[in-house]
Amino acid sequence: MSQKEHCADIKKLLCPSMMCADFGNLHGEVKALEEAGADIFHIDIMDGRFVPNFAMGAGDAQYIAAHTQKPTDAHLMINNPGDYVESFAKMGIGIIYIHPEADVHAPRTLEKIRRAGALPGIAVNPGTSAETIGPLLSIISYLLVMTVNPGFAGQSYLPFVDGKIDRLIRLKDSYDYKLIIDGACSPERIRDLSARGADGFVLGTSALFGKNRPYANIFKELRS
Ligand code: S6P
Ligand code: MG
Repeated sequence: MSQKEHCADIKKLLCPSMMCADFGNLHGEVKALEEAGADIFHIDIMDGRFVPNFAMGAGDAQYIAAHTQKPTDAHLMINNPGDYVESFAKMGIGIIYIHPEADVHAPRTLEKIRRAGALPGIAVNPGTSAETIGPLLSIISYLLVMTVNPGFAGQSYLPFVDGKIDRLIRLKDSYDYKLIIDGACSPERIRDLSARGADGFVLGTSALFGKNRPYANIFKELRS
């Protein structure tokens, strides 16, 4: 089954943000999340330049992709992502998100991702408008809308992004992308944005990690 077919028959995509997982037990975390019902493993890659932080590295992404049957995505928060997308595709990462703010030739990079056998996506900063990314909407498979400034987990939701989310949800009718929300996705926010038409959510500290509860219980509640 292809990456896209796999995701097409699931109603809402729940995507654990692996930078929030226990790095000392990465294998156990991957297995536990897989069994709990994770749909896509979300892997945050940072370069300390596009965003003022470092998260996971290429080695971590390779490890996760090699140890799960589930789809994986790499959220590249790095400058000039076009130099690296092929190596992430080669690792078996299924969806590759680039930031158009970090790439003056985003269409070329998105094409490169598709040719390398992965699904192209864009991740959009809170301050980037729907108009700015308009020309890219017909050549992406996934759209990751950031509701916090990228770089860190555990931040507060930025309400001014709400209008843009609704706009990009309406535009889905004319294109063929899945819209995923990344940043401060609490259970309440997931309920609200799900009803408004978002296709999936990145789960970090707001809904999933550090709760001292079995992942399976949390997934069950989120699905209901
Ligand atoms: C942030 C990164 C995200 C976070 C996630 C954390 O730059 O792209 O994927 O890991 O949003 O979730 P939370 O619930 O802690 O905000
Ligand atoms: Mg992310």
